[in-house]
Amino acid sequence: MEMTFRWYGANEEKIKLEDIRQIPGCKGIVGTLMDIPVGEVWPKERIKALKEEIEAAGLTLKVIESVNIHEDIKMGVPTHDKWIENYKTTIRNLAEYGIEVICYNFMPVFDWLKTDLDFKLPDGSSTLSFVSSDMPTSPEALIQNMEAGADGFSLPGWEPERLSQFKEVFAFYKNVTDDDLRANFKYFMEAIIPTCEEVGVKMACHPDDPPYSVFGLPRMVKNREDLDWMCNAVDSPYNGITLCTGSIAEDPANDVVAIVAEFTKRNRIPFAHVRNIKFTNVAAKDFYEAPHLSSEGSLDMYAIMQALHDNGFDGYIRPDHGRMIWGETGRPGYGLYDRALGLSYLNGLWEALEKK
Ligand code: DNO
Repeated sequence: MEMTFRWYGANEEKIKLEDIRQIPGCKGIVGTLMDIPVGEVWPKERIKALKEEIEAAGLTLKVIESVNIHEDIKMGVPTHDKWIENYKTTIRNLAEYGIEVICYNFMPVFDWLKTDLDFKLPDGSSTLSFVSSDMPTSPEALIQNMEAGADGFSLPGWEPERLSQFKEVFAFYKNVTDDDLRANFKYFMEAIIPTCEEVGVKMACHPDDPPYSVFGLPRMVKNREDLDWMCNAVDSPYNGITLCTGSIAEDPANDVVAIVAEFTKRNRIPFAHVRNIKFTNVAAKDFYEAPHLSSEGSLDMYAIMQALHDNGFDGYIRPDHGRMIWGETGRPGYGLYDRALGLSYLNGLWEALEKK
């Protein structure tokens, strides 16, 4: 297990690599190049510069989150082949600089979503929350909501070019079923996995967040059956999962611990996002993102870490979204302090499991 921390880059962050370096037991950065438009090839010189900057701070760069998937690939339109070729070149370029894992998602139009990015908790901290009755009735209103709540920060997965054509894209998806989306995924994976195997880069698909359909859009990474289908679609350890405990748990029907255990055992989890959520209304699937500690939320974090540990997990972990605490302001979910607390807690659980 190697503990990491997500960082958006010096031009995108107040948080410094030097700050992250001081978190005990944090070895690596989960990095990105935020400004590269979706679908374009990631240039070698940019990857090299990022790696050198991170290594100069005493940290490693082995995981990229995310290399986003061009909408044409998800839609399965004929132009997809051009974007797939670009993706293969990006995989090769990243491999040349030692990248081992690429996190991505296969959600149409939107990446993750919440209804409140500044939900106040009784202790005075703030966090992200989802209340189904607050869900805007139109995608336009949802986008406005997310942008207004972001406090001037760019949100990962909500890049402007991704949203600029959302009306056309939405109309297109009206006729796309979950099975069509699966077929488009399989086509993409069959095309890129041989490259991944050749250069040693594992693809790690992030589950849908939330793990059910929104605005009638197709979804294909929602539960155990979907993950099983995904892994079998191209049966290679290079076709893996970013096991995000929070996203999977947002559907109370999902048994997160069993899912973590099964897919760790199957050697399909090269990367894990470990966070807790607290249900406020299970039937409505309403929740907020809780501190990582088990007692603060609805998930048993010890059991999750145990499922990883006892099944031979040897991938990368990062704490996931943190609250805003101690007066910090920043990109929702991605402050320094609460994620550092989460990281320390997860390291503590791991030490206990190792010594057991
Ligand atoms: C949200 C993140 C997601 C994740 C992507 C992976 O904070 O967990 O944006 O990075 O879904 O592609």
